[in-house]
Amino acid sequence: MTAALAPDRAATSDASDPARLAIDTIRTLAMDAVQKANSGHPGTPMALAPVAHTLWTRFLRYDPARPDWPNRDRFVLSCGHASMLLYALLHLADVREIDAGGQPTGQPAVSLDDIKQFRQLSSKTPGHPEYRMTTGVETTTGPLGQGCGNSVGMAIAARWLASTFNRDGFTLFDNDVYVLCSDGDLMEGVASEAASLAGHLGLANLCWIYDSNKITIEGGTDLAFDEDVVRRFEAYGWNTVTVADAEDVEAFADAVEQFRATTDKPTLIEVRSIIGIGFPTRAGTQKAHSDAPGEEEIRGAKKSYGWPEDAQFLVPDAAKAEVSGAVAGRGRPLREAWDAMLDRYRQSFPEQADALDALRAGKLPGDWQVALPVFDADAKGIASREASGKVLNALAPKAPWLIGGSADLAPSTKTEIKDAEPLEAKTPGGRNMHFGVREHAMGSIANGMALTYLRPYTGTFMVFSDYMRPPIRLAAIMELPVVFIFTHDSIGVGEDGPTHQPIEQLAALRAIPGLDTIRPGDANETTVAWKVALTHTHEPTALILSRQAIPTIDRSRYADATGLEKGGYVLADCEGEPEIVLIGTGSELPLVVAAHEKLAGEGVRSRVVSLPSWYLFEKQDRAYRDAVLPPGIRARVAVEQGGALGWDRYVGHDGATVTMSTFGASAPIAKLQEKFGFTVDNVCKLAREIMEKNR
Ligand SMILES: Cc1ncc(C[n+]2csc(CCOP(=O)(O)OP(=O)(O)O)c2C)c(N)n1
Ligand SMILES: [Mg+2]
Repeated sequence: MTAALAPDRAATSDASDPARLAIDTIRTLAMDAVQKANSGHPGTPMALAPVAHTLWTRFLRYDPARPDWPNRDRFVLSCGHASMLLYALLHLADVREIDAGGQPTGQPAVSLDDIKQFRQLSSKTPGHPEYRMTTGVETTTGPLGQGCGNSVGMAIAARWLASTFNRDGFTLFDNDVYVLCSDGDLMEGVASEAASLAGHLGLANLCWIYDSNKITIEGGTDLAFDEDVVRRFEAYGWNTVTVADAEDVEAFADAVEQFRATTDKPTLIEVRSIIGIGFPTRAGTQKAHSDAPGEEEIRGAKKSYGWPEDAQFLVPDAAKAEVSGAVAGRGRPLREAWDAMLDRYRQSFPEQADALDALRAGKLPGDWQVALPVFDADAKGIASREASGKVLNALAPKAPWLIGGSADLAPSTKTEIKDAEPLEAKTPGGRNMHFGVREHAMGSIANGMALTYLRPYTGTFMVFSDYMRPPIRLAAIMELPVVFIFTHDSIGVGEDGPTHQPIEQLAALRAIPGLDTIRPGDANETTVAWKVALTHTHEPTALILSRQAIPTIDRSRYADATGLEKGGYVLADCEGEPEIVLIGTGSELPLVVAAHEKLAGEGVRSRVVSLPSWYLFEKQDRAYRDAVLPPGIRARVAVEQGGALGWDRYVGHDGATVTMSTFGASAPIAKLQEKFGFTVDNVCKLAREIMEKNR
């Protein structure tokens, strides 16, 4: 291989040194693409080109022809603003496109034309790397810190898969996870949370490469970030290596060798780099971070590389051949041997092989649905968090790919699988995860696990959904079927008071496109909610569950809970046309049923609609929605212990809500329900007023 690049950057860009040619190709593609798009970030791809090139050509176990090979090493670009680095690598390595059905299309993942379309509408080269949009992008990055968090989930999942599927003589999984991250990534709390857990779990298959360039947007990192990052990671229990100069590829290769030789902890490789290296005036300054650099800077940089100054989007054949040859030369035989191993494995372990096939296809193996429990009618009932725990535990033996845990609240969130091992350093195949009090990382790690074939779930109090909103949003953008469990979903929390009582969180979750927010109204709706969540293939689910007991509705008297699959359904009805429609969700559903019975006893024609998932309800056709909520019936009252925002969609201008317009308070639950109007009498009174108004 090539010797270390000369730190003085003497111009040596010629075909006799194809590695150097390839590195400079990455740099010039990044500059040209940013200049053409007139936006983006060229400086970091330029600085990291030697590091990324060395990683890909000398270490990454990756077959460009099958970028979906399950045991490939993962490469995560957490500093997503450096997206051109990834696109250039995918192009030079000649990575081939895989379609949504998992089939090769025969097209490149990123063609040169795609690079010329950088940041344009519908291109495969969006501003930040987007999972599902571009083959070879392992996760969507851009919000700093998230790729770091995801990578911990990927490393956990890789070890879980190894522990679950590997057999003597059949090492199906032994892959590593590499991350490129920046100062900003390591300033973010989510990366610190995730790194701390990675150290605890001893994830020796995880390597973060930290681009220590001492520059962020506002200027030098001395503005706000002067801690000793390396010592911090040592304190987390990581192995650390520093590479003094990003140009010194041999020193970097040594560092990766040290990572590969470390078997008990994750590795941080700090690489000191000069952002925008080669730019005549911008190199090493925050000006190299963003903006089209301008023709003059670009020509100057090209000149310093010994590159033809006028050439644009130039990809020398030798550069592409060098990268694709090196990556495929190592990766293809490994992948072919793996495929052959899987064939032999299938003979010996057909059941495991089938399960693996299903997981790879994004399907859930086995007949898990038969385990879904049914709950008997019960006036006292159980909390929906309790019901959820029972459903989870009923499913667990049938659904070994269901793995998760809580941010230190498992006894409250009921997310523990009884009779299962914890997932720990010594038991990587365990199922009960202890995320620690790290909600943000919990969400981000769960996304990484979902990107690696598992079905993760998380658990915390609903009010802390705000602490994990960024990864929930990214799960929705990436269409990952993660199950986010949120308990203690209202003022029903009681004495813990307003800090622990969610108000605006329901509306905030419902506002995320592609997230199925389900608030089941009793134990049987909770069962169906789980079924829906696990049946989703492209949507994350937020399960919103109560702390307090909810009566289990008598389904022989009222409609079946399977109505939840349509998002909303008529639970109880009257003879003839209703005079009032009462809508409820979650713990307020039985309250609405009681109000309905009272009104019916007084001769009012009333209907109850259970509306646990607005998301699913909006997916139904107009005829169904109109049958549930007839447009002609304007007298409507919705009852929910959350903010009113959004309910006007269902109650209209002439209806009303019993909802929360302030924060809650610390008191026993019965007092709070009375104070805020969640009583049968108040709902009936409002219903009569609304009926009167609409007469
Ligand atoms: C969570 C989050 N906050 C803010 C930003 C906007 N942003 C993009 S890059 C950046 C910092 C750039 O510095 P660094 O991370 O060191 O990357 P470098 O410029 O050195 O490549 C910021 C604040 C972001 N992408 N994500
Ligand atoms: Mg930086």
